[in-house]
Order: sequence, then C-alpha cells, then structure tokens
Amino acid sequence: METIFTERHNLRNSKTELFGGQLVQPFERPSRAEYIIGRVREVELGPVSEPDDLGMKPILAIHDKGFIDFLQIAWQDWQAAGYKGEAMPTVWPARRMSQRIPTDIEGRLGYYALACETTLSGGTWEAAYASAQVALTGAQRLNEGAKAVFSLCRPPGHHAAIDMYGGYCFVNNAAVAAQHLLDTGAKRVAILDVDFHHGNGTQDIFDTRDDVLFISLHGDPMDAFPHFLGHADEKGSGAGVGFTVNYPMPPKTNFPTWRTALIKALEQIAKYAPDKLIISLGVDTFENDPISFFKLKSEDFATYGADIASLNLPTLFVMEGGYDIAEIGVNTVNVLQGFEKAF
Ligand code: Q9C
Ligand code: ZN
Repeated sequence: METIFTERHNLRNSKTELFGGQLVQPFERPSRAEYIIGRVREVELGPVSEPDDLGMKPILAIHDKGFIDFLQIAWQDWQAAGYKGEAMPTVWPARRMSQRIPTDIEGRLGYYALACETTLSGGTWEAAYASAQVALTGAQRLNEGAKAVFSLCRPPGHHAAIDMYGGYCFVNNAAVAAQHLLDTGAKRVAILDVDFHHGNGTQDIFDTRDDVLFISLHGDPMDAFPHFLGHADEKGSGAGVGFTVNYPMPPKTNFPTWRTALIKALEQIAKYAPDKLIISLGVDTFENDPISFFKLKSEDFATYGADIASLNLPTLFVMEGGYDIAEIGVNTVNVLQGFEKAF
C-alpha cells in the first residue's frame, strides 16, 4: 500500500494545550507522524510519496471562505494585538447571543473555535493546508485505480466543521477527500470514522446529504469529547435522514463489543454500495491511550483492518488521532497490514 506523507506536518508544532486547567505540551505533536512513518518504512508497507498540490478549490468546496481566511491570518492578528502566548479563545457566541462576526481577534477566535484546547501558532495554517493535500492526493490515487492508499495526515481533521476548528483539527481532510471523489466521478462515498472521538465535523458537513454515508464508532459524548454531538439518535436531516449513523460506547468498551458495532457498520456500508470508502483512522481506541477510554489491544487493530477489507471497496485511510506515541506506529500499521493481507 502506498503512503502519502510530507514533512510539512512539522509546521504544526504548538507549544501549549489547555488540559485540566493547565497549559501542557500538546498530545497532538509532530513525533506522532514520525513514529507512524517510521513503522511504515520498517515493515516496508510500500512506497512513500509526497503529495501533489491540488490548490484551495477542493478545501473551499467544504469550508466557509471566511473561516479559511481567518485561519490564514489569525496568528498574525494575534501577535499584532501584543499577546504573548499562543492564540486561544476565551469567549463564545453561546446560547441566545449574537452570531455576528466580531472585528477583534479574540472575538473572531471565539466565533470560529468549537473548543479552546487547540491553540493557533505560527505554521499551523501551512501544515493544515499540506495535510489536506495529503488526503486529496490519496483520493487521486484511488481515481487512478489504486485499491487502497494511506494518507498520513497531520494535523488531523474530523473535528473541523464547515466554519469551526478545534479538537486538534483545522481542515477536515476526510471530508475534503470525499467531496473531491464526488466531484471526480463517484456517485456515493462512505466515511467510516473509527477514531475514539466522534467525528462531529464530518457529520455536520454531510448532515443533510445522501451522497455521503457517515458512520462513527466512538466514546459516548455524555462521557467524552466533543461532548455536544455523536448521540445515537442523530441520523441526519432533510435529504440526509438515514445517512448518518452513530455508535456511541461507554468507558472500558473492549474489542468484542467494539467489533460488534463495526460489523453492523460494515453491513450498512455494504448495503449503501459506495463507489469509494474513506476510513477516518484514529488509533486512540488503544487501551493505553492517555486521553481516551476504550480497551483495544495492538493485535485488535490488525483484526479490524481485515474486517474492513471484507467490503472489497477502493479504500482511502486518512490519519486522525492516537496519542500513545510509543505504540502509534504499530497500531496504525497493524490496521493497514491487516487490511492488505485480507483484501
Ligand atoms: N479530557 C482527535 O483525536 N480534548 N482529537 C480531550 C480529554 C480534545 C481529540 C480532553 C481531544 C481531541 C483528532
Ligand atoms: Zn480522537
């Protein structure tokens, strides 16, 4: 399997994350990608290629122009305001308040952020842009006939909505890739999100649509980030009713329980008969993940990779989360090798 990767992910290297009331070193850090690419090379998964540059158009096919303009200018505006730390919001347009976009940078941060653990810092936009190109290049490879591709995206994307960033995400890489596939011939695309966290951004983007089936397996939002989306009764709206499926699961969920949900999701995908499949691949379901509460073991990742292969669909793996850095390479590549051996 080919991997798409660029060192430009290193441009996203913020120094702070607000966690438990303290500013700590971010869980989402550059070494994550280095461990993953290291494992890809160690097991000789396949060639590693640089992304092509497909430009801004496919990003703006998903995201609001004002939001993307904001991501490009926010760090500069924050520094110009004289602040010393990294950029984070302190105020939001909460219930019954105006949704007018403020002029002041603190107001704009609150308008465009869905969470404040994720700071903006120099290079963030450049890395997020490159990450989207990694996903888009993977989608192009499927169009050229590849059976499966690994887009080693960093920063991740599934929490980013049309006009909101947060949860370590800025541009929704999987959504941008899905739209690109639809714009280049696919009639239907399925996105299966196996990251520990609910893919709120992806769900929101495709909420009203029937040309993308979105299915997510995740920690119950009653107990886990992003807390305000991902309940089992969210099934899509308008023309999209029935094309959003959520499997929230409680703390300590083990692999047999998780796999039961996966098998149901795979049956629903098979019935939908998509032209292409995108996996939002987060390995923060691992038992030792520092910020998550599922109990998957390293060998389970290979097992479910093989389960996904049983769909026999052209498949794009898009990297999302996973924070046990020592094991992130093994767990991620186990999914890809499990898939390849069974495909
Ligand atoms: N107490 C991704 O995996 N904060 N994002 C969690 C836990 C945010 C995760 C706090 C987690 C975001 C792509
Ligand atoms: Zn996650």
